[in-house]
Amino acid sequence: MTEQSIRKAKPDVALTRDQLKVIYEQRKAARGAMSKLRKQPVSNIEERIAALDLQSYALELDVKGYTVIPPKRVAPPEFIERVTQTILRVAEERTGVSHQLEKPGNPGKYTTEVTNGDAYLLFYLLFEDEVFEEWLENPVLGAMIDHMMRGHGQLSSMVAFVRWYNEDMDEKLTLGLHSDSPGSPEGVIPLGYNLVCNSALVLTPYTEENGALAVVPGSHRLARQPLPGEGIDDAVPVEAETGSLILWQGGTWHGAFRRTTPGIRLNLTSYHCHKMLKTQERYQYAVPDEMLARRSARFARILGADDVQGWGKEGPDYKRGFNYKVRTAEAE
Ligand SMILES: O=C(O)CCC(=O)C(=O)O
Ligand SMILES: [Fe+2]
Repeated sequence: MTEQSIRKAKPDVALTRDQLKVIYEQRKAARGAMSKLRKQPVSNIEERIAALDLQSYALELDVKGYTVIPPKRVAPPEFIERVTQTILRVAEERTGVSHQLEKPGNPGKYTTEVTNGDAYLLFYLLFEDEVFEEWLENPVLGAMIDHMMRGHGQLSSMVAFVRWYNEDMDEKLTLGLHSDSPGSPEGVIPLGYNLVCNSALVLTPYTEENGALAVVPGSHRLARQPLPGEGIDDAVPVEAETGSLILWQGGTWHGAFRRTTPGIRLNLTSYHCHKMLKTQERYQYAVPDEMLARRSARFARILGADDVQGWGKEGPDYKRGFNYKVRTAEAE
C-alpha cells in the first residue's frame, strides 16, 4: 500500500489510523534518504579544474576577480562558428533585420526594456538551438562556474549582447560600472561566497576600440557596488580573441567600453546565480524532459530541475527533485 494508492482508493473520506501510519513510515524513510543527499556537496570541483589544467585561471579569478581562458582550451573554432551563425540567425528572426558581423547591429522589431542606441540583448537562447545546450555542457565552463559557485549555481540566463558603433553616443563606457550581484539595500555584497557569477564566450575580438568588457581588477574584494562615477579611471579593457571564455566573480565591477570601430561585437553570456535565488529566465519547470534525458546530470542540476520550489495547491513534487538529485549525486 502506497500513499498514492491510499489516496486513489478513498478520495473523499477521512484516512484511517493504519493508512496515516503508512504515510508516516514512508515520509520517515524519504526524509532519511533526502538528508543524505542534502549533505553531499559537489565534491570533485577542484579535481575537475586540475584535470583540465585550469588552476592558474581559477587562481587569477579568485585574486583579480576575472580571467580569460584562451580559445584552444575552450572549444574548437567550428563550434564557435556554429554559435555565432546561430545567434546571427536568431537575431535576424527576432529583429527582422539581416545581421552580419561587419555591419552595425539593429534591434528592428525586437526592442526590449534594455535596448540602447548601440546595443541590444537577445534573451532566452537556451531553447533556440541545440548548440546552446552543448555550450552549457562545456566542461571548462562547467568547472569554472562550479568553482565560483562551489557547486551551488544554476543558470540564470543565457543571452547574446549585440553591440555596435553609434556616432551619436560619446561616453567612454557605454555600460556603466556595476557588480552583477544582488546585495543589501546599501549595495553591500557577500564577501565569503558568490550570489552570482558571470561568463562571456567571445564571438568577435575584444579590444577597447571594439567595445570590450571593462573591469576593475580586484574590485570583487570590496564586497559592494561602486558609487556613482567610482572606479572608471581604474577600469581596464578585457582583451580577448574570438573563442575565448571570460569569467568574472559576482562582486567584480565591470561595464563595457563604447565601440568605435565598424561591425558588431558579439558574445554569448551565461549568467549564473546561487540556487537560493530566482533565475532571470525560466528554466526549472520549462526545461523539457526529453532535453534532460539527452543531457548530463549536471545539466539538470544547473537548470534547477532538481529544485521543487514554486508549487501550487498540489504541494511539492519531491519525487521529481529527488530523482535528479540522485542522478546528480551519482554522477558527481
Ligand atoms: O558584455 C557586455 O557588454 C555587458 C557585460 C555585463 O555587464 C554583463 O554581462 O553582466
Ligand atoms: Fe553586468
